[in-house]
Amino acid sequence: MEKELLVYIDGKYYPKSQAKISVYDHGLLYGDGVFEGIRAYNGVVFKLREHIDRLYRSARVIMLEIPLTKEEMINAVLETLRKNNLHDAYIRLIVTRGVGDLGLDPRKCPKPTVIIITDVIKLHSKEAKERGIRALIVWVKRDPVDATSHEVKSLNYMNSILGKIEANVAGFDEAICLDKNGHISEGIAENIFIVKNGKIITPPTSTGALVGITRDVIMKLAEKLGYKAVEANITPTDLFTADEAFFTGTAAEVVPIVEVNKRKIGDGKPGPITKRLMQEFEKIVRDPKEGTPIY
Ligand code: PXG
Repeated sequence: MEKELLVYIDGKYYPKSQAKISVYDHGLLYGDGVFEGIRAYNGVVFKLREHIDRLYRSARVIMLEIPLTKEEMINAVLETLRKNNLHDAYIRLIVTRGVGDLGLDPRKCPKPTVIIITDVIKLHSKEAKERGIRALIVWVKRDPVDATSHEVKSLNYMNSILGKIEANVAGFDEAICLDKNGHISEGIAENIFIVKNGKIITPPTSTGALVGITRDVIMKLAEKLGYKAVEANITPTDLFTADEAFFTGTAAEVVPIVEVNKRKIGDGKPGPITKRLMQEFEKIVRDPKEGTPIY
């Protein structure tokens, strides 16, 4: 029998089938907690420090005191990967408010729960990347920055799930969310970019979009390749009439969007700048200088 993957919970390692937490954990009862989705490529955890920094920033906003220092957290992630002998992995780091009572007051939760899952990655279909995906702008608005904003990577993902359900039932590959002013915000777990007249544009985080780590990598990469990359509001019309569009994210990497609400983007095929960024991104994630070695 194949050995089960081990999961870190509060400093101990449990086989996947026995990795369980209390039903009184406020992460489950109220979605009270923060998380990160991280990837390792070829023995190097891509942008690990940036993900750890964002985790601690998210925790600060929700006044959750993580019981490990950043260095201890980094070591715990690397140790979990080593215990599982993983080189290419998907890492899910979760810190919940911890076990409390059946009221939502966080003061009743004395000890946060720290969970590190390291698993093999399910690769996105190569076909979707080659052909591009068809997206739907959905009715559910991105939570604004003065609500459960995605500026904080919290366990509260109902906003994204409603978007995904809408795309699913309508038969589209992915959802695109607007902010309350009608500007494009992001996908459900991806940031969005358009290309117009050679310029690369992504919505500002004031639309409720996550400060994506892949987004940042792509902005810098675009500038390095000689393109102008800016943050600016994007209307649905801007998107429909863009030359190219694509999503970015840890899980998604860079994925071309070739159709939005049945309108073809450009000629309905992945555009040249998108393809260039996809190729260069593939090199960056495998560059040991861009991450933290596991072994
Ligand atoms: N927006 C939202 C709302 C996200 O949740 C991104 C943008 C892209 O951010 P990064 O930093 O990854 O470039 C995310 C990321 C998953 C999963 O398993 C979700 C994310 C990342 C990794 C895995 O659904 N969300």
